[in-house]
Amino acid sequence: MLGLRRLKSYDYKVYVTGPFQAGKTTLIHTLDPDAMSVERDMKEEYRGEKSTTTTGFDLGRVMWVRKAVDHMGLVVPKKEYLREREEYSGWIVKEIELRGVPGQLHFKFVRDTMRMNTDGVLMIVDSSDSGMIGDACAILAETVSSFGEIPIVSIANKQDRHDAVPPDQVAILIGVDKTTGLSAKNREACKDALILLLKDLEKVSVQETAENVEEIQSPFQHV
Ligand SMILES: Nc1nc2c(ncn2[C@@H]2O[C@H](COP(=O)(O)OP(=O)(O)OP(=O)(O)O)[C@@H](O)[C@H]2O)c(=O)[nH]1
Ligand SMILES: [Mg+2]
Repeated sequence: MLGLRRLKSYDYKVYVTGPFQAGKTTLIHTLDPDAMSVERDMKEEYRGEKSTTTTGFDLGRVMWVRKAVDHMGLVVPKKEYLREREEYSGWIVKEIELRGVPGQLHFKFVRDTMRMNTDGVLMIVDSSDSGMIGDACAILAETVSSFGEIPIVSIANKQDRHDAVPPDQVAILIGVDKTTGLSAKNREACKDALILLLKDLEKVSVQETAENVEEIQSPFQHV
């Protein structure tokens, strides 16, 4: 496991999951306009719209930059950060990999393949599509059972639609404490949701470091 960890070219990997057409690919491209996606055009319109569906994965890279640890900071696409990196000299910089997966249930094997080294999860649900709530629950159950204890932020997407139900209702429908309501087309809202997760990831890292220190120190305490 340690060997695999050393292969990482980023600080945190965020796994972006959720049912078919929930908005995973959209959110990743909103955060990183240079993200790449392996997808195909759909033969038929879905809910009156011509769309694409992910058959492989989405891959985006962003930087989380902060002046101090207790700041919320900014989320900047990696390419933009590299162009303007002098501006962030002296800031705390973390690189985030955003890994989106297909929402169609039969692509479970792809979702399984993309899990390695995940630090946190964004679980996206379409607030305007009650027909997909069953699939959302199935994907949430699959996510929780494969990752165990891992920070998850649930997102009630498509809040811009007139037929969207409010985030607290989406939370009840999928059986979680709360969801963050947004539109995956709104960059600021996507950044805020990602930062919410990153803050949770940092709490876990601090906790793990403290436990490791305790483990290293404990043999000496008994001498
Ligand atoms: N109105 C609205 N439409 C959205 C929003 N987010 C995504 N969409 C639309 O929903 C459709 C599906 O979006 P995708 O981002 O491809 O969804 P996905 O979760 O990646 O879908 P799969 O790859 O098929 O699992 C597209 O037509 C998007 O334009 C949103 O916040 N508001
Ligand atoms: Mg997709």
